[in-house]
Amino acid sequence: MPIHNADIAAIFEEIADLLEIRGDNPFRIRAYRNAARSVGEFGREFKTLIEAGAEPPKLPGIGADLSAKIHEIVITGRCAALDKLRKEMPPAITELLKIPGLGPKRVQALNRELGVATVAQLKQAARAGHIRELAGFGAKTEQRILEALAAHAEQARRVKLAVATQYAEALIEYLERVRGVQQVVVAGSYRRMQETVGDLDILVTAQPGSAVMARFVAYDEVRDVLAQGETRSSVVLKSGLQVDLRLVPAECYGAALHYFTGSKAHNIAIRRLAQARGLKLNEYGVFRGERRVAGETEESVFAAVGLPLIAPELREDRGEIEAARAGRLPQLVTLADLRGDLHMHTRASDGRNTIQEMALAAGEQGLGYIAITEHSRRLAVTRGLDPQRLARQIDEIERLNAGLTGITVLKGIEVDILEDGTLDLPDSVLQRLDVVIAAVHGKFDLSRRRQTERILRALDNRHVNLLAHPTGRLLGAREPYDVDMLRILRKAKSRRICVELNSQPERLDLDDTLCQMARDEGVLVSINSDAHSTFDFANLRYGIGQARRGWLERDNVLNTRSLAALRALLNAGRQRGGAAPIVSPARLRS
Ligand code: DGT
Ligand code: CA
Ligand code: CA
Repeated sequence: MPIHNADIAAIFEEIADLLEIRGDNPFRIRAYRNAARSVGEFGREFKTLIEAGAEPPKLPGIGADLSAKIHEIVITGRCAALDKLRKEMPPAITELLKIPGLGPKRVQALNRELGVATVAQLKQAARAGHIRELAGFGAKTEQRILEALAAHAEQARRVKLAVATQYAEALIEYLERVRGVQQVVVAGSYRRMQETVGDLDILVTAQPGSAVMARFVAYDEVRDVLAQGETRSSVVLKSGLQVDLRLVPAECYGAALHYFTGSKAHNIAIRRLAQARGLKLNEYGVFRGERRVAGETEESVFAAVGLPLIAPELREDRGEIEAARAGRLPQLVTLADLRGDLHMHTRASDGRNTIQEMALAAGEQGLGYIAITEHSRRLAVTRGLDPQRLARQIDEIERLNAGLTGITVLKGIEVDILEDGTLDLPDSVLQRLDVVIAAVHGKFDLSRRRQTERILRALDNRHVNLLAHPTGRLLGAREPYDVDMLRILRKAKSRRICVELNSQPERLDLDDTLCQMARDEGVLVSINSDAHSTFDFANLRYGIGQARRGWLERDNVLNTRSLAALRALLNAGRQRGGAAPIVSPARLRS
C-alpha cells in the first residue's frame, strides 16, 4: 500500500492527539508533533527512499524510535503504537479534536464527565444543555460548540490545499506515464488555489486508444471506483479524497479547462456574457449556432467573450470580469517576485535548523534576505527567547552575516502580544532589531472589543513592523479570533506597520478576502513562510496562492522590495510620530 509523507504525518498527529487526550507526558506529545511536521514537510517521499534501500535521511527531531516507526508504516501500512492507543480509547474520539474550540483537555473533560466520545454524542450533550454545567465550559462555550458542529459537518470532507497537492502531484506523475497521454492538469478549486479543496478535477488529453481510464481506476491508492466510463471516471482514494477524471478532445481542451476550473459563479457570469453576444458556451467550446468559434485554449474562450485571460485565482465572480472588461486586471504577484522572507524560527526556539542552514536554504530558493524571528519568552513551550538569549543571537547573526554572500540575515523577533496589549520584551531590546513582528498566541477568546483594543495597543509600540497571522485561525482546528480587522488595518496604515500573510498551509492568514481588504486600505502585506525548518520555504507557494486570490500585486507586498528599499520602509515605520517623511513605496523600489 503506497504511503505518502502526509499519511505518516497524519499517523504521528493522531498519536500525539491520543496521548494528549490521555494526559500523557508533554515532551513525548511534542516529539510526535515535531516528527509529524518534519515528515510532512520533507521534500522527498520516504516510501521511495526506503523502497530504494537508501539510507533514511536524518531529520531533526526524528531519532531511532521514530525512524523505526516510519519504516514500519511505510512497509506495513500500520503503526502498532497507534493501534494500541486506539484500542485504549473510544474509537472516534480524535474526531472531536477537529471541532474548533475543542482541545485535548476539553475533549478529555467531556469524555470523563459526560461520557462524550463521538461527534453525535457531543451534539446531543450540547443540545441538552449539559455542557454548560461543566467546570470551565459555560453557556457561551456550549453555544460556540453548537455553531462549530454545524460548520464542521460542511468542512469535514474538505482537504487543505497543501495536503491535496501531495496526492495530486503523485497522481499527475502516474497519469503522465500512461502511454498516449498528452496533457494532464488539475482544474477546479485546486487550480484556483483555494485554501481547501473538496475534490480533485483532473483533465486529460490523450491519443485515441490510450488506456488512461483503465489505468486511472487501477491506481494503487484507489479505494473505491464510483464511476468508470469512456470519458469520465470518479474514484475515492484511500485518504478519502475524491478524484474526478475527464478525458477531453484536444480541440475542446481550453473550454473544458475553463469550465472545470470554475468557480461555478464565475462560469455563470461568463456564460451570460457569451449569451449576450449570441454565443453558446459549454465545456466543449464556444459556438455560434452549430459552428465552434473557440475552445482549443482558455485564451480563445475568453477572447470569444471579449476578455483577456483571467488568472484562475481570480475566478470567483468577485469583480474580475468587470476588471477584465475595463482593462484593469491586477498584475498578480508571483513566487519569483519574492526577494526575502521575514518570519522564521531556528533551533534557538522551536525550529529545527541553525541560522546558517536557514540562510543557505533561503538562498537556494532565490531569496536575498531573511529575518530570524524566534518566539519571545512568554511562549515557554517553544523555548521563547529572553533578552539575554536574544542578545546572544543578535551577536551570532552579526558574525554570520560577515561570512555570508548573496543573502543577508536580519535580526528579528516574533514578540508575543500580552493580554493587555503590551509586548513580551522591553523596548530597549526591540530597538536593537531590524524586524519586530508582533503576534497573538494566547487568549484567543477575548471579546471583540477587548481583542481589538489589545492588538491596537500593540501596534502603538513604536518598534513594531509587522503583525503576524492577524486572525489566528487554524484551518479545521481554530476559528479566527473575533476582531475588528478594518480598525486594525487602518491603525496599521497610520503607523506604517505591515500585516503578514503567513504561508503555513493550516494558517494562510490573512486569507484571500482580508488580503484584498489590506490592499484596499493601502497596507503592505508580507508573505512569509514562518518556516520551522529548511523545507518550509516550499510553503511560500501557498501564501502566494492566497495573495493572488486576494488580488495582490508586487507593489502590495513588502518582501518583493530590495533589501535597501525594505530597510527604508522598516525604518520609516519606526520613526513614526509625524516627523518622518512619507516614503512612497513606488519610489523605494529599486
Ligand atoms: P470544491 O471541489 O468543492 O473544492 O470546488 P470546485 O470549484 O472544484 O467544484 P467542483 O469540483 O464541484 O466542480 C469543478 C468545477 O466545475 C467548478 O469549479 C465549476 C464547474 N461546475 C461544476 N458544476 C457546475 C454547474 O452546475 N454549472 C457551472 N457553470 N459550472 C459547474
Ligand atoms: Ca473540485
Ligand atoms: Ca469535482
